[in-house]
Order: sequence, then C-alpha cells, then structure tokens
Amino acid sequence: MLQNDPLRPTPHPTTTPASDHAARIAEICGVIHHGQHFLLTSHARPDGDSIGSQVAMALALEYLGKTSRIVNRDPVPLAYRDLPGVDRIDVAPAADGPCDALFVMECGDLSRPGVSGLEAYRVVNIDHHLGNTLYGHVNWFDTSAAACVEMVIDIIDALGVPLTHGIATAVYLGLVTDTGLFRHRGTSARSFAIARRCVEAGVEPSDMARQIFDANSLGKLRLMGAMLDGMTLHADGALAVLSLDDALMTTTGATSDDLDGLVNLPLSVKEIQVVLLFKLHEGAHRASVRSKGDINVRDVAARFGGGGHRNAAGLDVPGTDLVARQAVIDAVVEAIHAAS
Ligand SMILES: [Mn+2]
Repeated sequence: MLQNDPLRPTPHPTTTPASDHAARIAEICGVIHHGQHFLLTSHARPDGDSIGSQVAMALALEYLGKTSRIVNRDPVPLAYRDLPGVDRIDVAPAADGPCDALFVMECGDLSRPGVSGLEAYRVVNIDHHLGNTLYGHVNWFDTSAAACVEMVIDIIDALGVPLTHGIATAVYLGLVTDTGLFRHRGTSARSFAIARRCVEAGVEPSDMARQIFDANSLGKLRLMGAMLDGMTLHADGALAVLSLDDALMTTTGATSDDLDGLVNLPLSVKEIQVVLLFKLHEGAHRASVRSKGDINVRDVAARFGGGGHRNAAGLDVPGTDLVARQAVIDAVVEAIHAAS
C-alpha cells in the first residue's frame, strides 16, 4: 500500500482505512500464532454481541490448541446462558495471571470492561463502535461492521478455523442481537452472508430467535407495562421519554437482567423517532437513547461524556434531579430538529 499516495483519501482519524483491514487481521493472527494462553474481555453489562464475540474467539483459540480465559465484570444475560461455550465466562472484578495477549472486544477504551488490571497486558483491541480511542498494542477498528462478530469471523477465517456449530451459534447471537434481527442501520450484505454461513453450520434461526428474544421474565413484562404507563411525549410526539428506578423494579419484580432492550419498545410506534430512557438504578443515573434514521443520538450522548452509535447511545445524566433530565431532553429535541 502506498502510504504517501496523494490521491489516497485521508481516513477518518478513528477509522481503520479499508485497505488496512487485511493487515490488521494478519497482525492479530500473528499474535495468536505466537502465543499460547490468552485473556478475553468485553464491556460491563455485556450484550449479545460482546458475549458472542468473546465465546466465538475463545472456541477458535481452543480449536487451535490454545487456552483462554474470559473475564467479565457482569454476568451473562439470562437468555444467553444456555448457549454453547457461554459457561466458560468468569465473572470477576479483576484480570490476573500471565497471558500472551488480552483481547478486548467491543470497547471504546480500556475502562469500558470495568475490570481492573487490564493495563498490565499486551492488548488487542477489536471494535466496531465510532469513537474508539485506538488503545492497545494492536487495534482493529471497523465501523462498517454491523456487529463485532462480523470482525471476529474474519479473524477466524484467516486463522483457518472452521465454523463449528459452537462458533456459528456465538457469531449468530452477536449478529441478530446487534442488528436487531437484521433491522438496524449497518445491517449489510456481509451480515446476511455471515448469517447464511451460520445456518449452513447448523444454527436453527427459529430456535435461536425463541431462545434469545422470547425469554422474558414476568417481572420484565410487568416493568414494561409500568414504564409505558409513565411514558411522556415531547417534540410533537417524536420523542418518547421513559424512566425507571429501583422502586419500580422492586414493585414489578424485575431484575437487572430484565433491563436489556426495554428502551426500544416505543420505537414500534410510527410517529416516535427517538426514545430516551432514564435509569436511576444501583446508585447511578444513566440514560439510553435510541433513534430512527438520520437522528444522531451519539452526538447527544457525547455532549454528556457518553458514546455509542448514531442510532443507539448511552450517557451518565449529570445529576439526579429534573433539571439534569431536562438538559438531556433538550439536547435530544435539538438533535431531532437538526435532522428534520
Ligand atoms: Mn456490538
């Protein structure tokens, strides 16, 4: 590749140029071939893509005769616990012991896992979120990937590891959860090609969908009802605001496991373009934002020190009172107006 080619477009500063992807994959394969024992981690409050990426990678390493340990700060969401390989995830506050490299999947920076001791290791950073700080000794960053597992399967292919049923299941988990069953922006021909390969490797789409998406607890259903009951509309009905707190969770019998995906509920209404969910939970005041189309909620989150994707982001609310909430609501309304 011609580094100094004047005709070569200047890449986005936080995006691996398309021509570098093969080089990054080769670099990662080199790290794997030269090592024997690896650590893997991903972000706190793991989702399907972080679980799928870690398990797929661990199973590929195992196929190559390598050993690995997955360390996560928070437990695997209930709906994913019975999937193959998921039982190898250790929930621990710190990573320790020797390893040849630490794979950090799906994390914009090294604080996202919420696991201590990570700085001590040779870090391989694999991520598809805008805003990655390009930390680590090796980093591969691809915002065109709809899910981190789309990157992991490229590594697995480059390693020459076959798509076993276990790996295919983990990849499919990441794919269907991060694309919202192939509905979210970023879903591409690449996503469907990978899905096809997973199905050819024995994944049953209807069984997986039932296991992953029809696995709610009664507490979650009750929490949904209570939250929707308290929903308010703003920006002429384009913005729905939901909120929950520990008291509501106790009344409804919901647990932390039940919070996943709740923010998306109002998006099924045609007129609603953005959903803002305030969560006053376990002493933290967080907000999740989801949007449709061109409404950029990542930029809104960034104004409050948060991050994410254009259509899905999160932030820490700067205070627990209504004034703090209103500041976030105002910023979202501004983003709605900017996009219209
Ligand atoms: Mn992801």
